[in-house]
Amino acid sequence: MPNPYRRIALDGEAVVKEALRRLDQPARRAFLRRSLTLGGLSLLTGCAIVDEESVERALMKVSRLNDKVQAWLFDPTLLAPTYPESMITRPFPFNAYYKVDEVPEVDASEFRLEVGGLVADRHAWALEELRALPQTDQITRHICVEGWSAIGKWGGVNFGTFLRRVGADLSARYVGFQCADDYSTSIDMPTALHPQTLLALSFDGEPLPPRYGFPMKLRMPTKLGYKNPKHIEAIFVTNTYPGGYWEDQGYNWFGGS
Ligand SMILES: Nc1nc2c(c(=O)[nH]1)N[C@H]1C(S)=C(S)[C@@H](COP(=O)(O)O)O[C@H]1N2
Ligand SMILES: [Mo]
Repeated sequence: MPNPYRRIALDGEAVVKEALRRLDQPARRAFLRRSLTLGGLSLLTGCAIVDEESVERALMKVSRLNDKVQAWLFDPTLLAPTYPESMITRPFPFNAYYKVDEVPEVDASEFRLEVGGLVADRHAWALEELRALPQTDQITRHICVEGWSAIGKWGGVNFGTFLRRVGADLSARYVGFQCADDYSTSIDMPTALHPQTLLALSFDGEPLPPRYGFPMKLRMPTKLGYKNPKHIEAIFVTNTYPGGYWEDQGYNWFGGS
């Protein structure tokens, strides 16, 4: 059967450039602050702007408008580029909001993945149960907004398969993630169901090492690095905007790459 998905053949540097361009970086927010009049911003966002807090609120709203545009541009049938084994970046970079010696230690035998919100089956999953689901792997490029990108190989469970398995409401707007290190993020349902979105249990053919997110991370080649949560402890399906660690500090929520 022919592959129903079209493939985008983008060169890596172009992908990085495009990702950076789309992101609401602090610098761009600062520029907006200088160039847009308060009246203009009020009109655009429907927020009364009276103090620093309301400026922040209005700027967040601008970023959310941008999310809508991005969601609209997102094509669920487009595949991100994949690469040969020979192009895997070694060593693969580590990144988190703390140093590598503070990576959380998760006990594999005790671990249970919580699943909540708009799902039919709320049972908590042991790692063995997740490993018993059909596994797939892919070699894709991870793009971090700090200005680096790297190619890695992740394996695990197709996330759409997992969501269907737990009887998730696939018409819900968001899937949220809570992590063992107090990190959190959330994604739109179309991205959750994208064929390359993976509940990753392995990296480079080995169980996911602690620094790359043991016991599991959500790997999405269609989204920037900070949207890919490591050390996932709980997954929830919701219609209430969940935000996230960086998103709550002004990073663009959609965070497409
Ligand atoms: N739990 C958790 N997930 C996280 C982060 C984090 O600090 N904590 N950082 C994000 C960012 S900004 C990046 S670039 C990637 C880095 O993943 P890596 O260490 O596998 O390269 O993880 C993302 N997911
Ligand atoms: Mo990142």
